[in-house]
Amino acid sequence: MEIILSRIRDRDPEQKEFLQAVQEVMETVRPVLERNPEYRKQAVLERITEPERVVLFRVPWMDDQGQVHVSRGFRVQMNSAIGPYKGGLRFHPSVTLSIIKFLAFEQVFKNSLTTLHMGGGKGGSDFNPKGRSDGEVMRFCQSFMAELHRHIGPDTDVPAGDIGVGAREIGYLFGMYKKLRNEFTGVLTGKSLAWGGSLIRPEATGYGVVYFASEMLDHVDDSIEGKTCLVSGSGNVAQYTCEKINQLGGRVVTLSDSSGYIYDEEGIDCDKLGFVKQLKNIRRGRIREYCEQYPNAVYTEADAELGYNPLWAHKADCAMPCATQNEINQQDAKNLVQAGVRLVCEGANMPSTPGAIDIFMEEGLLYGPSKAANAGGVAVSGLEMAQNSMRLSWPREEVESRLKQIMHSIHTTCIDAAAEYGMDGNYMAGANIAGFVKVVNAMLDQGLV
Ligand code: NDP
Ligand code: 2IT
Repeated sequence: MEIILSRIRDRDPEQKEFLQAVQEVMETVRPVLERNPEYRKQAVLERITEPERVVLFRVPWMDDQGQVHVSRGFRVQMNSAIGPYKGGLRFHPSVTLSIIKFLAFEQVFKNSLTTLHMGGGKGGSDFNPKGRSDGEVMRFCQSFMAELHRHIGPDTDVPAGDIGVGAREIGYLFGMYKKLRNEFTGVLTGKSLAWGGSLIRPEATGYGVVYFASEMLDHVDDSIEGKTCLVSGSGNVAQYTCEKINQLGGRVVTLSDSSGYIYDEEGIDCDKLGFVKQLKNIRRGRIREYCEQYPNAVYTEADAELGYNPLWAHKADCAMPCATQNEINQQDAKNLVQAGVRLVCEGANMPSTPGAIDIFMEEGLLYGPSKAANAGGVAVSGLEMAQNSMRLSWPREEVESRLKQIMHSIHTTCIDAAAEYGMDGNYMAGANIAGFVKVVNAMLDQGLV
């Protein structure tokens, strides 16, 4: 296994995030390979870590002043063993091939856990939508789709949103796809309700995170009710994580963006969350403005020099990181333990560094890894695809109850897979093993392709 890992490292030494994601999976599936010599003979690790296809393209666009810019576009089609490629698009200046490959790799296992038939993919661009006008964002999305449309389709690859890609961007992308292909199909998920979107898709990732946390707590005869929670981010996932925690009787005391975080000891209730949604989704403002509206809350500016994020040092019971990868380092993990946190449930993809995960394991925290905990978003995307295929829409209650059922099933799958390999209660091992086995068996059924 070390040989395979070093070969991956030698091939793409600069792809740090991808290597991090691969290493975590490889370490936890080791016992599966030991039990199944056929897997090794068939080189499944080598095959599952190499994308089926990578598309890298130029995205030229013009800003409002007439200046030409060239962004870089990506789509990594990682694995289609169990269904068409499926996964979001991220628009953020930090996007590189390594970031998209790590996200696509994670997506393969996550989608496998959902019980639905979806392969794994991810895409995006280093385009920064922050501060750009609607017109600039539209022209960028149109240029991006002018190339991407050749590589996707409702039975081939179905993108959706991620950081920097929400309802507005999905609208512009869909419009351009429809114009270029002259077909109205479910080629993207996260669409608006009026033209093929699913109820509960906007809520699904955050709601799913809290359902998963509730499952973990229920397993030890506890619940979210009365729990104080630290949530990071203030975008789609953070907002609906906060909403569901409130609905289930918990209290959220923090939210953040890349500039800093707010601490509101009284709790970010439904009304205050309404303000945050308006601030972030409509006005596209900064989280610091929360304190102008609610002066009892305290704003702390982000400070990279500090080496840790003080958000994770507040006294609390649970932590739901919902911003970005590697946002909880080893020191943050120590601070969380010190602050009394007993559960970490990941809304963002790979938000905890390997060192942080070690601390969670050593301290026996309930640790819900992102592949399992945030799978509710893509699961409801899968339900949106099903509704599109049938050309009908399910009511809110039906979609939410399916989401709840899927999160319950993911929890059970993780528990069972971990137990089967003697790692009781280790959700990370359970998620990796269960996701891996299903995809690998499908690959073997389909021969060497
Ligand atoms: P949004 O764009 O809606 O929000 C992202 C939030 O994270 C913003 O508050 C943003 O702050 C903050 N953020 C982004 N990058 C950084 C950074 N480098 N440092 C600090 N803060 C940062 O994205 P989502 O809520 O959709 O995504 C959040 C996370 O959840 C991502 O990891 C994504 O991959 C994951 N996810 C999303 C799903 C979905 O359905 N949308 C599904 C499953 C996982 P700022 O405004 O300053 O950039
Ligand atoms: O990381 C993720 O699972 C997503 N961004 C959602 C993907 C999707 O296809 O809904």
